[in-house]
Amino acid sequence: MTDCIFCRIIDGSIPCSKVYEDEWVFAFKDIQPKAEVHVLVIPKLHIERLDHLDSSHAELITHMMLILPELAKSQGLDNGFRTIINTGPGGGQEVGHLHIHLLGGSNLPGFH
Ligand code: D5M
Repeated sequence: MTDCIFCRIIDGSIPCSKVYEDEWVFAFKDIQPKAEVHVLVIPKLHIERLDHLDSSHAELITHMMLILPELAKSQGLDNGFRTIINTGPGGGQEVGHLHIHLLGGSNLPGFH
């Protein structure tokens, strides 16, 4: 069994509030929301962090980017949204599985 919590969310052994899934990508509500809408978008493939990507991941990453606007709309974010990727300890990354924070709605935090 993997000890990656996000891989365990994907395989269903840790529960989550799922908002989207396709062949490559899984998205679910953040357990500690920083805004009215706070969704995490992750690749099903275990990639630890943004700076571990290489050109073999190009199609996957393009796909993740392209689904973000539709995902935002499906969460009611018709007026725009914010995306954040924390990378490594210096970037405040706490979970070692690449994830895009999708944030919006009321209580959107300031940009630090
Ligand atoms: O963000 C990691 C994010 O992951 C943080 O906002 C909490 C969230 N998190 C951690 N565990 C869970 C579970 N089990 N469900 C949903 N959300 C979770 P980072 O960018 O690594 O600081």
